[in-house]
Amino acid sequence: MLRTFATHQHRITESLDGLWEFATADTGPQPRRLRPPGSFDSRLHVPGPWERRPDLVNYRGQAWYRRTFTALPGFTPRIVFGGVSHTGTAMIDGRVVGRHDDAYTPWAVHATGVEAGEHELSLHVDNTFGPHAGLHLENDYYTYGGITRPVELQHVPDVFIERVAATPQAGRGGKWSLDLIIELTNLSDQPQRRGLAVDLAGRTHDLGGLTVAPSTTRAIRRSLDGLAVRPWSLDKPHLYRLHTRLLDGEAVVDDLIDRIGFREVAVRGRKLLLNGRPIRLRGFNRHEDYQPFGCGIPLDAMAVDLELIRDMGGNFVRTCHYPNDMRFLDLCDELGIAVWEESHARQVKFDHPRYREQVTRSSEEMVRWHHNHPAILMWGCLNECESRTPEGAAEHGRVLKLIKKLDPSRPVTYASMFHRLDKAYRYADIVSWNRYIGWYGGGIDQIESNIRDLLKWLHGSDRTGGRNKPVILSEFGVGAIPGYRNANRCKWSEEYQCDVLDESLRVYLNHPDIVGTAIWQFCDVRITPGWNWDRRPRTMNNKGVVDEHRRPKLAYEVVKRRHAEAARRWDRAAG
Ligand code: ADA
Repeated sequence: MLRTFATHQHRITESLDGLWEFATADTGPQPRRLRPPGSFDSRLHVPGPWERRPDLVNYRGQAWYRRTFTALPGFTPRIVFGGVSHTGTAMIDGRVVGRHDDAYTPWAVHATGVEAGEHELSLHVDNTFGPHAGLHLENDYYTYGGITRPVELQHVPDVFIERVAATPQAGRGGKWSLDLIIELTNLSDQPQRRGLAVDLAGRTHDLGGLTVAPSTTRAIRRSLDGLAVRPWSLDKPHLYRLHTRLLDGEAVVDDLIDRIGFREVAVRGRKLLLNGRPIRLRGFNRHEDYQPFGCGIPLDAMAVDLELIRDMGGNFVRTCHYPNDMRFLDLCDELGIAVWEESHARQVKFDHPRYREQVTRSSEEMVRWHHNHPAILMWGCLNECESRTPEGAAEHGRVLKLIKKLDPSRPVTYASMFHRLDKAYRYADIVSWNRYIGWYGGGIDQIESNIRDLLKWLHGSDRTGGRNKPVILSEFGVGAIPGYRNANRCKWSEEYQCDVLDESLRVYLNHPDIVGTAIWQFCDVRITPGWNWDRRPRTMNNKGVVDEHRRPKLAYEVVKRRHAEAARRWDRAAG
């Protein structure tokens, strides 16, 4: 399943997860004309990266997947891919029905005009680097290959509900309103009139009727007011089922179920507010990488990650450096774990021929698909990209404004490594810094003075662009080889990681102008061999507090203690 709950009660859906036929293809550039192979030499499970197969653990190339499905009379087959890594081309009966760049956002294809009965679905997947990939490059995380997230077949009528975006707003007297944007797609060649109704919190709201022109998608806005509901918060993450039904006369012809939480996020001065009250976030950067699953992390393992994060007293996850699996976001909604979700980019080059279109699409699709998750408190982008130059700052402004336009209800930020040289803070609602004092420079004893001086600079003038904005320490940490203990507490030892994280958390969790901390990083992850491998023992990024199998390092208990101290102190301060 794409989510942790059923998203349809009326629409007929079926999971396409399971064994698909599989065959590797070329490792060179994609051929101009894609043609599925005549024969397939094996089967591979979907979802999951092909690296799960030992002989493909380092395979960077192209491959084909194939399976059949059955189309139903009177419906159009719509296939939703939760994520394909990293470039996918979908075919039905040998006809291209869609393609998608980038591994980390869902995409949907449909095939109008197919007869009822059995059809062939084949998918070409390419995880190579090069001029076709502006965001996937040799990097400090691994780009896996394959159909790495769940796939769902849906049977949709001529007019179906494409999307429902719900934005809650606090009203007077503890009542809430809900702004809805409902998108209807008409696949037919005739205008079609339909009615809409929404079931929420025990009430049915009739939204009236509308006509959708042929072969178009139409968005309508409606608002539900005076809702007596319980708010969503980190401590009490109350969720509500939002069931939108499409009517033809009295008959329900389609529907869409999502889950929402009534909460508001805002920035006021140097504070981050949730439902009007200042909050402070403490947590981790988490890559989607968990051995032996690779990036194809099953739901039970996602739940383990969140239990470990909660056990360490975390209430916050940054989805470095890309949009995450919707099931993980569902779990964060259910558990009250705050999320900074960011569109895909880590130190990408703005002059790559495909960068601009792909980062734009990653940002648009992230917001479109993940808008309703109450746990997502902020949107991020462009991790450690060029923000020192006027051109680089302008690009940050373009992407941040794009995200803000798509969703004005959440603050936006980006993680900067350029600190006093950064020229883009003015476009962000929250200033976020990646600081590695004690690892890439400086000593443990400089952590406190370093951040004190930097904050003094930031708030010392309007010219910084970040004056009186909240600050998040979006990355800090050190490498520790799992199991490497050394009484001299040298670099790469677990003891040294304890020392740096202990001091970093003591300082950052205590500073009133720092509203959030995200340790780099939750777990050790694979990197691509061509990237700074000489500084990455095991060809891994070893800065995890747990290793790639979630075995805790010594620092686990240090983090747990510091988070617990902070939680007690913040609770006392909040009264
Ligand atoms: C950067 C980057 C991370 C990771 C980290 C490190 O801050 O944002 O992705 O590479 O450095 O481990 O050095």
